[in-house]
Amino acid sequence: MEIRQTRGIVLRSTGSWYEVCDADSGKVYSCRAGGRLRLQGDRSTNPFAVGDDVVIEFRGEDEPPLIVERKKRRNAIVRRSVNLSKQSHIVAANLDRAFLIFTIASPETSTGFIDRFLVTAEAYGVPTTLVFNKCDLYGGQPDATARLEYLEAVYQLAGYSTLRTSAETGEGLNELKAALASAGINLLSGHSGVGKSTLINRLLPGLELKTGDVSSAHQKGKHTTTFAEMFALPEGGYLVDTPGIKGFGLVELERDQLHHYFPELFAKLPACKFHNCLHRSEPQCAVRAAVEEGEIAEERYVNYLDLYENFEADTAYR
Ligand SMILES: Nc1nc2c(ncn2[C@@H]2O[C@H](COP(=O)(O)OP(=O)(O)OP(=O)(O)O)[C@@H](O)[C@H]2O)c(=O)[nH]1
Ligand SMILES: [Mg+2]
Ligand SMILES: [Zn+2]
Repeated sequence: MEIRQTRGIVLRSTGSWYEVCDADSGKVYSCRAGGRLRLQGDRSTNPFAVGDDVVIEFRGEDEPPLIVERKKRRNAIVRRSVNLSKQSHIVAANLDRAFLIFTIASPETSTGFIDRFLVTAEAYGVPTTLVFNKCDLYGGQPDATARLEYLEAVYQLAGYSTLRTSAETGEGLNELKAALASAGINLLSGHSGVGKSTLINRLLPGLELKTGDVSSAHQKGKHTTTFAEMFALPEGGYLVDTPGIKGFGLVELERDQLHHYFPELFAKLPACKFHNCLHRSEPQCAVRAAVEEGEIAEERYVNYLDLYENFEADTAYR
């Protein structure tokens, strides 16, 4: 058999094997990473991630196809590797839209987490929709409903679109479907146990992804999904299921640029007295004025200050 090459997209990576979908035929191959492919200066734990655009080479009947080239990534969602603090882990690449799945309770998601996610997504140019899932649980609970309405207001004020869903009752699933970038790669992310896999099972019946209970003692998910995996949508485009994450590190960001990734803060910069205002204690700061007038949500501003103050810790591995 002669050596043949084709272009493909990585659907799944389990460490040493990669499932790659042939861009022309749609056929899926189990591939190995080509030995001569040592990516210079790559400090990530995984050379190929879900969504990567690659070239695979067929070398013979008895050999698995090899990934011999990776095209430049348009963007990537990165998180700090758990064990190797100097390294990062590429969750997924070449994303067109992210959906941050969020629950008010079981488990509870903090706005600090949302804002870190959004900063990362803004930095990489990935538009994000916030999805409040498990809405069937909040009906009879005034506190949860109030929290939900408050958070919707905070993020809508910041310019983000929000959706309410229930994988249980089907509420909001048509809206979620409509929001998927039809030709692109859509990422579902969020803490363990918020219902990412359950939502994907509802959107793609027949898939039967494994889902897990939320522990009743700690109200935390059990990290049921362990590898990112991408699925083709019948209407075109892809949906990526990811393992639950605890947080993102802010890779490749400059501390003084952090405010660029809070769109509603950055929009005020031209009105600040100083062109290099960081909106902390500078005089005549338009951001602080907007917070006082309720035009910018205080919680977003506080999270910005908090991220700024603790920036060193976030980027210790840079
Ligand atoms: N009541 C209710 N339960 C839900 C809903 N969506 C998911 N669940 C439940 O929440 C639990 C966790 O769901 P998963 O889909 O496994 O969560 P996940 O986000 O994929 O979690 P990881 O894979 O661990 O990151 C399961 O018991 C689901 O049945 C919902 O809309 N309402
Ligand atoms: Mg899951
Ligand atoms: Zn300012």
